[in-house]
Amino acid sequence: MALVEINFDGIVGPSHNYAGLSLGNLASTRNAGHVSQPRAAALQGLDKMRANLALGLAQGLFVPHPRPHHAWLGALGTSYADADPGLAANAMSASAMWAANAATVSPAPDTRDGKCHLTVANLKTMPHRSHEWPATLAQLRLAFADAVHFAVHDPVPPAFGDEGAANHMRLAPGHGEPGVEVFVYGVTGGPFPARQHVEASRAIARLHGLDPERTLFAPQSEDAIAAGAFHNDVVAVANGPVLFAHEQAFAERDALVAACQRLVPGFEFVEVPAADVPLPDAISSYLFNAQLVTPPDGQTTLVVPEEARETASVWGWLQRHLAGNGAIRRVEVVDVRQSMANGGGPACLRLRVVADPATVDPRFIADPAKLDQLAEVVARCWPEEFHNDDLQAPALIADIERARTALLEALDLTELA
Ligand code: SUG
Repeated sequence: MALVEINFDGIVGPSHNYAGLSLGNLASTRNAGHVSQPRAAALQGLDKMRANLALGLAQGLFVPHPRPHHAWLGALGTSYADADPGLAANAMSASAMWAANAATVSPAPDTRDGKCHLTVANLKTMPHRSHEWPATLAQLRLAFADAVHFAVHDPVPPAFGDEGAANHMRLAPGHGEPGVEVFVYGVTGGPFPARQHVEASRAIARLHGLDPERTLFAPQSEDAIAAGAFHNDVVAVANGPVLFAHEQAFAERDALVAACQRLVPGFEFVEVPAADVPLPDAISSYLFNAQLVTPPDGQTTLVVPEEARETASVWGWLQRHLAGNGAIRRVEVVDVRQSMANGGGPACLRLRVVADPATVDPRFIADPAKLDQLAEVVARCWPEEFHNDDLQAPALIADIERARTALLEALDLTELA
């Protein structure tokens, strides 16, 4: 069986909007109240998936959640029509698009029972994300229903915040070989909340049956969180034996690097000094929220957002690295501006699962023809614009609900309705 890395992207939902809900996520706060473009956002996401397929990578997808989330408002004793605008915005968010926060994934070569383990994230820190997990879990249970190869877990108890793969890195000589899993957690972040709790990470490592000798827990630097790195994947990304990180990403960087050197054959640390790329540039450009991938030609490739090309310090560093024959051999640029304006770059939009694609429910696997079909549904059904003043307008809600239904029908996933 061929284990490959499959990137499952969250399709941007028809309710994509800028409500400024995520304290500590500077883009979300900056763009609060701006008019969003759900249709353009979803098409940008589909184009990114197309570009990854063109690189020869395996691509999967997750579907948007039902919005507004009527059941959540019902549990709060209200309804979408009656809720105050703050609660309504929390029930309308399309934030499930950021699939990096869907779950933590430990591939089969790392686990005691030889299955790929997935734990859905509780996302309890932010109200608009705290109600995502049941709809995410329903999709994980369908996509990875093959119990011979997968074990899907409920969220860890909400006493401890868990934000999924955005704070989890895996280092291995190759995707199909045993790896070292690194759980990055936050302690404090100046004025901002730390969203990943170490107790959640430790629970997941136990539940997944990871080898304690090959599992690392690394504190995120307080400076990084305070500067806007609300998840570790805003300042670091790993792929194969390569760890690509900003100098200020980790509180205990030397200990982490030493452990990786000891445990990962061929480990390569590519560190970007603050003197070359100051933390604010790294965060606004999302240099590290890139997809670091190994296409079939073996050339380690970094898929960055347009904003990285537009940031002089970042683009200069990348050009020097490429010219110097560094670990990253190729840089691809994608336009995900609509998602970026809410703090979600190329890496936020995807969940990596190392598996044999033949063991995954094929409805969650993408190919060019399926992406064309989805683009047609999006072009026909997704609202062109979302104005926050219209948040509770019945016509907009009807459009959003109809659009999702059309997508589920196109994918033959109506059991998720
Ligand atoms: O949780 N933004 C998301 C962005 C998540 C990015 N994910 C990773 N880094 N992996 C968040 O902060 C903004 C929603 C709003 O403001 O309307 C939001 O939820």
